[in-house]
Amino acid sequence: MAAPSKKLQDALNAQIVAEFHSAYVYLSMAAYFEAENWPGFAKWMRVQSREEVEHAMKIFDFVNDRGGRVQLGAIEKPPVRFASPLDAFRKAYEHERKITQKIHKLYDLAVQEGDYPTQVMLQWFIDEQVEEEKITSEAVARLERAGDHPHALLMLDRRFGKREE
Ligand code: OFO
Repeated sequence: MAAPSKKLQDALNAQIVAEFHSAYVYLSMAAYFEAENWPGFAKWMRVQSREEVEHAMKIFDFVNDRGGRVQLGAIEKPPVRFASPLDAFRKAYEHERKITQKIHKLYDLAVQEGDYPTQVMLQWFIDEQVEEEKITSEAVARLERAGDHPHALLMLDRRFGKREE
């Protein structure tokens, strides 16, 4: 089977970098939560960061399997300052919305290029983005409800810390 077109390979390579950037964003959030003594939120972010590396590698493997050429680029600096747990999760939600747009654009390109295997591979990502937006927006809603109540925040921290590795 032919490799994806040059244009599509460039876009897939850019998405690999975007997924590594996501890993970096969540790792930066984990660092913030660790420094602020929120071990549960920190663990959640660490697990999320690892998932993002898996996303990057899914596309990495796909490009290779198709006989294409993976070319990695620079990873943009992640945000490092967060005002509160709510601020961090709001940023996570906004980040996921941007990633969803990137995935949709990539899918549009795969359609334009008539590349069926890329379309099929990206369907997994389209579903995953629905899940990622759902999870982060629910986290924002819970944190908004908790407000500044220490007891509620501690409970949420504990609950988030139960996320499976
Ligand atoms: Fe890779 O799903 Fe989040 O960013």
